[in-house]
Amino acid sequence: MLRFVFGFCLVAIACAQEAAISTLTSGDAKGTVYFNKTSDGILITGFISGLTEGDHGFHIHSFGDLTNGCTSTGSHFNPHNVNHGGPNSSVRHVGDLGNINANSSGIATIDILDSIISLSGEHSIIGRAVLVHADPDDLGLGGYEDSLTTGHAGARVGCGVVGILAESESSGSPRIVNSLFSIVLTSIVVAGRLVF
Ligand SMILES: *[C@@H]1O[C@H](CO)[C@@H](O)[C@H](O)[C@H]1NC(C)=O
Ligand SMILES: *[C@@H]1O[C@H](CO)[C@@H](O)[C@H](O)[C@H]1NC(C)=O
Ligand SMILES: *[C@@H]1O[C@H](CO)[C@@H](O)[C@H](O)[C@H]1NC(C)=O
Ligand SMILES: [Cu+2]
Ligand SMILES: [Zn+2]
Repeated sequence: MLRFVFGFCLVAIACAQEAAISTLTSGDAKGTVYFNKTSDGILITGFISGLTEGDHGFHIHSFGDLTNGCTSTGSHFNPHNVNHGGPNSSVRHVGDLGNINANSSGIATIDILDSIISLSGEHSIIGRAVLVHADPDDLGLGGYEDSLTTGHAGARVGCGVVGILAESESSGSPRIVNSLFSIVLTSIVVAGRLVF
């Protein structure tokens, strides 16, 4: 909260990551996805190419392990062990981000705001995987045997590991504000000692 007020991290107060990135390198679908922390949730943006036209299930899977391609990323990130759903469902996996839509060039433009995933704590997606599927995610409503586990989204066509985005922890201008704040704080302390 203090970070929103002052725009920087106070020393000795652990500060959450502000942005993360995933480069999809494994599979036919390639691209880059950004996860930016905002006051309304995590803003997910980017482009993924090499897709068939239409909707494709888009999830966070549990493991950032690409040793066997997208197969080794495990299943949907689901720390509360509940059923699969859509991004707006009251019951969903933390990793359920719904669908992305590819145009006739096979490119999906991603612009999703999600209030469940996080860049820190229990719902943190750092070190896990972004995954794109061959088919649409039915958001748990399709009635197939795998609708409530995977959204019946089919094969894994692209994935990447989510990592901390460079220069997202602190930047030049907040440090200047930080220094100014320290000077003000020191002045208040010194003034307080003079008075009392
Ligand atoms: C996300 O954060 C990065 C790093 O601060 C920044 O370069 C990028 O423009 C941000 N993207 C959006 C959509 O805000
Ligand atoms: C979820 O809600 C947001 C905000 O109302 C909306 O833009 C989005 O299309 C919804 N997603 C789904 C899959 O219904
Ligand atoms: C598909 O989207 C990409 C990215 O916005 C754009 O460059 C491309 O022109 C679009 N293709 C079509 C057929 O609209
Ligand atoms: Cu998936
Ligand atoms: Zn799921």
